[in-house]
Order: sequence, then C-alpha cells, then structure tokens
Amino acid sequence: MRMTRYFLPVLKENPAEAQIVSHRYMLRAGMIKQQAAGIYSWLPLGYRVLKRIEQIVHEEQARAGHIPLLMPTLQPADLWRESGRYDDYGQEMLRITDRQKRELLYGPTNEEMITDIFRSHVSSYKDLPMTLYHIQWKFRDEMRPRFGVMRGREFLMKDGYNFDVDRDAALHAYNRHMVSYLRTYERMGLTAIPMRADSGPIGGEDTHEFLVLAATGESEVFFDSAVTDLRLGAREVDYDNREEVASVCKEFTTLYARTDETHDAALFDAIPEERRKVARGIEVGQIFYFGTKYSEAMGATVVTAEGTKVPVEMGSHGIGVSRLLGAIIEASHDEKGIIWPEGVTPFPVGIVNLKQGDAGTDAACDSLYKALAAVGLEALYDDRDERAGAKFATMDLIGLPWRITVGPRGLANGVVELTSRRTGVSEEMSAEAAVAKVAAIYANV
Ligand code: 5CA
Repeated sequence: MRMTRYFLPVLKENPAEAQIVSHRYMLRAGMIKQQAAGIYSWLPLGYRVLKRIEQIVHEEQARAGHIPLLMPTLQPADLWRESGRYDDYGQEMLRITDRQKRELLYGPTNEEMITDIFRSHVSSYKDLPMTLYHIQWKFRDEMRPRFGVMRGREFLMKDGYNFDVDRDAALHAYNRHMVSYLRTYERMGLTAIPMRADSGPIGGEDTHEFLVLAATGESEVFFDSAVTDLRLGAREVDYDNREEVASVCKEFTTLYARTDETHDAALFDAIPEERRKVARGIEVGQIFYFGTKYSEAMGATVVTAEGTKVPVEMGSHGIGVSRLLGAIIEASHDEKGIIWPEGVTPFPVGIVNLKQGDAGTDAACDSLYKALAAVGLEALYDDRDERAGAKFATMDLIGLPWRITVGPRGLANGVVELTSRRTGVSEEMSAEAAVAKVAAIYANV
C-alpha cells in the first residue's frame, strides 16, 4: 500500500478526551473515530489490526475443533424471557421495538440464541461434543464507557458455546478453551494470565478471566509472580486428550492468581512475600462452565447412550476482540507510539523513501515493494513528499515492527537500512538481504 493512496488520518496533537495511552495512540494513528459514546468507526489501519486479531482467533478455534457460525446482532426479547434474563439484565441491555411493536434487543451475549439453535436441531448424544462460536458485535449500555475500545458500548466479541452430554465432557470443553485461549493470546504477543473470577450475569460455578497486566487495567488482581513466567510456547497439545489438556490447565492455574472478586487473603499470605503481587489487569477474555442453567430453562435436551433424556451440559467462552487492540497497545508501546507484535501488525513492514522524486530512490523503493510482495508481505510504503523526520515519526507512531529506509547515500553503497521498531537497532544490508531477513521473521509468526 502506498501511503499517498491510503487513508491514514494521523493526528499531530494529543486528543484531549483520551486518558490512557492506547486510546490516545489509536486516535492519533488514525485507527478509530468515535461516533457516539462508546461507539467507534474502524478506520482502515484499525480495521486491519481488528481483522488480524479475528484471524488468529479463528485459526486457534479451528485447531481446537470449534465450529464457526454467525448469529444476528438483534434478538427477540421472548428468547430472553425463557431464560429469565430479559428482566435480570437491567439497564445494560439495549431494548428496541420494531414497527409491528415486536420487542427486540441488541445482543449483549448469545447464550439464549445458541441454545435455541441447538434445541431445534440436535437431540442425540451422537452429535456431541459440539462447540459453536461466532465473532459478532455486541452492545452493552455501559454506565461509563471509557478508554476508547477498552470499555465500549458496541464492541466485537468472540463468543463460543460448548454442548456436552455430561459434566466431565463439559469440563473438558472448559479446559480446551483455556488452552486454546492461552495459545491465542500468546500469538498476539500477550501474556494473559488465567485468574479465578466471579461469574456475574452469565452465571455458573466455574469461571476464569484472562488478564493482561497493565497499570491502566480496570481490574485489581492478586497473584504469585511466578505465574507471569509460564508460557505455552510452541508445544503441540492434543485437544482431544482430556488428561493432556487438563494437565496444561493445572500448570497454568495452580499458582495463586485471582481477581478482587474471588481474592482470598489467607491463601495469598501463604505465598512467599517476595512473590506476592498486587497489580492491575485488563480482562481480555473469560470462560464459564454453567452446566444446565440455560438448557434446563429452555428445554435443550439430548438422549444419552443409555436412552435417557437429559438437559445438555454447557459453558460459554468469550474473547474481547476489539478490546484486545487496546490491551496490546497498553502492553507494547513507547513514548513515540505503538509497537505492534508481528502477529497482529497492520502491515508487516514499512518502506521509507528518504528522497521522494529522486529517480534512483523511487525505483529502488518500487522494486523493494515488489520483492516484499513476492514473498507474501504487503509493505506500507511512505511515498509522501515529506521530510525524513516526519516520515520516521509517522512510522514510529503507527508502530510497524520493521522499517526499511532507502536513501541516495545508502544506494550508492548498495545498501538499505533495516530498523526494528522494538529495539530501535538499525542494520545496513542489501535490499535482497533485508527482504530475506523480514521474510524469515514472518515465516515464524
Ligand atoms: N457469554 C460470555 C462468554 S461468551 C460473556 O459474555 N462473557 S464476558 O461478559 O466476560 O465478555 C467476554 C469478553 O468481552 C470480556 O472478557 C471482555 O474482554 C470483553 N468485553 C466485555 N465487555 C466489554 C466492553 N464493554 N467493551 C469491550 N470489551 C468488552
């Protein structure tokens, strides 16, 4: 993409309304535009990151054997009357009446609708286990929408729902989600710690939230610092193997890590003092096991192998897709701007032409752009007629992990400069070597 043909409305000034760094940088980098309190347009750069995050979520859901579908944003109120949540949900639910005076709502979550789909089509244990999920916009009329996409009113969520014949199978689905989420967040360059939490309006007996540590996080968290060293890494987990999946969960949930809702001072005090940490975190996901709460209320049953009809066992599992952009920026930035992890960056690499209009540098940039495209990397090429300083400032703000700088002096020596946004370290090398190096980095992402 050439910058002169792109739509990248970068702001020079710090927007007064932004209180935290991720909100500030998302506005300044031209990623989002607020349309109403807690409601945003996703401008091209922000939209690209959102799509990258969705893509990673889809890939990891597929790996765990979960099936994508798409449910609507508007839901009939009657479904929610069946579960009893139409009245319980209160002011956070946006209620709508259509021209026929039918009551609808903009979905804040989808337990009722997915249970309705299930009960219409599935009645035998033979079709289980089954996990269905979608990535869809939600609306919660939050009392205090704030911090940009972090606490929106309209926000994008991945929500998945497992259906199982018995409690053990449903707990396996819970564990499978935990492991797949760990992998999902790691691919986004995040350390998200599963913490025992409170189930709130979703209900149920077992729930973990995934928290990214950040001073600006809205949740207070208590943990053993050793938990921050745990990584899933490249290990392959067989998602059908209950023992293997459970043992990974055990590894990640044995050390103390809880949100303030479930905090237990006595257990916390048993941790060696130097490892006892109180901090703040951003909740980027939550998994719930709630058994038959919805299936009993809504009559979703299956016939077991023994021939008895039982309410299906369920859980629900959410990832805050749009919130993740804010969380990643909170975790990865400096005073110049965003530092995207390779897994989610809007463009893998930027090209800066130091002398736009010079036949030599223009031609070198064009051929570099093509060489990158040939190895599957779409560069963002700053071909504006701007000073070098302004071009570097824009690249630093929007945070592409790698920058290739092309100038007449370097070209005379047959080299370009490859710079890491994270370390700031620059290396001179031939254009071919720079392409090969960046290609090798992305081959492992
Ligand atoms: N049905 C369940 C799981 S599918 C559910 O709704 N869970 S939730 O309420 O925990 O939401 C899932 C995730 O959505 C949260 O962990 C959080 O990351 C994100 N989220 C929740 N509310 C907001 C909001 N107002 N703005 C942005 N993201 C949000």
